[in-house]
Amino acid sequence: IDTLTNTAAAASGASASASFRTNEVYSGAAAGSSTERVDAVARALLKAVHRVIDEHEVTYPEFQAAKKWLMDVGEVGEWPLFLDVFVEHAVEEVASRSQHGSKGTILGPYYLPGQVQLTSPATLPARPDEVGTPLVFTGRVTDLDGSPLTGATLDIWHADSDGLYSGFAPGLPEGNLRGVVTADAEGRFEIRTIQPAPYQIPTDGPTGALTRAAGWSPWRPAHLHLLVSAPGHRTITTQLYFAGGEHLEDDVAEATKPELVLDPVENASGERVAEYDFALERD
Ligand code: MBD
Ligand code: FE
Repeated sequence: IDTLTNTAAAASGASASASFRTNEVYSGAAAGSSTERVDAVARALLKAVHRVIDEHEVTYPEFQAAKKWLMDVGEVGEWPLFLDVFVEHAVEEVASRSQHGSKGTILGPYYLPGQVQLTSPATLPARPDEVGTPLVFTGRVTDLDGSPLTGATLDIWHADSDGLYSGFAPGLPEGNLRGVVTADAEGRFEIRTIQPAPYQIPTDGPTGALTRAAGWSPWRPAHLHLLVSAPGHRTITTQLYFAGGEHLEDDVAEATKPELVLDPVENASGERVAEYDFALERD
């Protein structure tokens, strides 16, 4: 699979590399693991690779093609995209073993800090000609006992009705469909936006080329991304999906959970209203 001939390859994937390097939300980068830890994990990883080569009798041409593909992923800047799609869910599942309260899931490559600060009830910034079904996302942020968390914030971002993220796909206004919403004194929030479309891995880069070559679906179900925070409490990184939506059962990123599915109901003004409550543990 030759992926470096298209110079316009994977604009979104490439922007995710630049974002990763400067974005504090990825600050685990200096893990400071001991020699023993690096030895154990790196050795197990290499051993797993050796076992796959042995079991599948991987050939020299396949090894060299894999080497070229790995170089291509780096050169077009798709490592954050590839790793968040195919690997992050396993790391999140380990992390979630020691977490209480509302379930979380993966962060993904398209978070941007420093978005417009809004107060509930809020409307996310949208293009004048933004298309998509109006969506009202409402609910409450509490502690594990159900007491309201004053000062709770919901940092929310999502794709548009073409499945594209502002700040990553070219041509979208900065900050579009992104915002940091402060809930009221009872932890209640109401956020107006539009229904996002399912997300497709960019087809013009090496990650898309792999999904094609392997016959895999390149799709994620439509989702809202959220970082839900309150003073003195653990921030929840999560995504919310939509009941009955496409690709809920075959998310390429394996990041859906049954607890994370919204079931919007239409109100009198034709908006879809989705309700969801978040319970945060103390940190
Ligand atoms: C996304 O929008 C996303 O949420 C993840 C996890 C990976 C790639 C694109
Ligand atoms: Fe996403």
